[in-house]
Amino acid sequence: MRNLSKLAAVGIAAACLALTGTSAAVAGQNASALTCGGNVFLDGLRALEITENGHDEVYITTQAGAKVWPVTTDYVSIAAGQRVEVDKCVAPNAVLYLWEEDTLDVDDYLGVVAIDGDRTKDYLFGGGPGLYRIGAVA
Ligand SMILES: [Ca+2]
Ligand SMILES: [Ca+2]
Repeated sequence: MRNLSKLAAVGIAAACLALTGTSAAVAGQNASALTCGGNVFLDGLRALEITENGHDEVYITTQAGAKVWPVTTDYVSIAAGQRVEVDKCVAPNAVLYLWEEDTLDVDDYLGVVAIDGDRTKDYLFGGGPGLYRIGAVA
């Protein structure tokens, strides 16, 4: 069964991409995780420490700069301690970059996370200003 689900992962990943705009309609994270097949479901991002007064404006890209999240807006505004839904399927070897958007300056780099396979695990974006935790669900 495991191998079969891996074989189906490409098609399922495409389905996940189509679903990303409808996260508010997803009933629960377990149901969403199932739709990721062999991919990893990113369920939420929590701001442990933010870099600005009030809110950070955050978004996630690949190393090449392709936008991963959010899909329908440039960024998500987040306060210290706040958790926001990500609801996104990514490859089990995805490398994710977290950025903080600034209108007048170059956006701030907040850290990088290498997804460690198809497993349920929390990851931290840090090493510079700000500290963020993202949860992956196998
Ligand atoms: Ca900033
Ligand atoms: Ca900002």
